[in-house]
Amino acid sequence: MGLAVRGVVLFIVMAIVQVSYAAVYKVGDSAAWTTLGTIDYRKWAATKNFQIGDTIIFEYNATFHNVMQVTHAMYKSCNTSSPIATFTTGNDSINITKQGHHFFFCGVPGHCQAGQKVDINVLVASAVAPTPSALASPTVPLSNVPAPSPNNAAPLIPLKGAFGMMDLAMPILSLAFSSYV
Ligand SMILES: [Cu+2]
Repeated sequence: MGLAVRGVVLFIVMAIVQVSYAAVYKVGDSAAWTTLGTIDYRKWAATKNFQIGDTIIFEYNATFHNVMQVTHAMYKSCNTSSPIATFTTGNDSINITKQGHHFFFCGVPGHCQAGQKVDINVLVASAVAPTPSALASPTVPLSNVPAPSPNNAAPLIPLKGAFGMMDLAMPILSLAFSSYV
């Protein structure tokens, strides 16, 4: 019995750890990538904990939309003149290999202005699975960091995610261990 419980606990812990590895996110979920309806892509992105190794999928009708990866300045002004990359298949899968902001919008005139834009903010890799590329990234000394603005507050989110998983794990673990006593 004790051994079985231990096995179950191990399985649960491994399942939880697995969750924090690479994930696949479809932008907009079932609504996908569109100007129809009132999808708030900022809200959509805010609920995610993007990590290096994750995959972002843009699904859309390629007749009406596309995907452009752009700089922050271009993103803010919906400037389509010189995108970093353009995707047009209607089912574009983008691998996240760097931390920081990844700005995307639809390059069809008017669509970005209508809100078809998303900022994928990839946070510092979680303590569970640090990747070599994350470790190699340059770090800024604390003294050089300007006073935090609302935009800079985002990097605190991964802690919330990690604790969220702990919240989930602890009752399960304590439940499992309580059967020993
Ligand atoms: Cu569009």
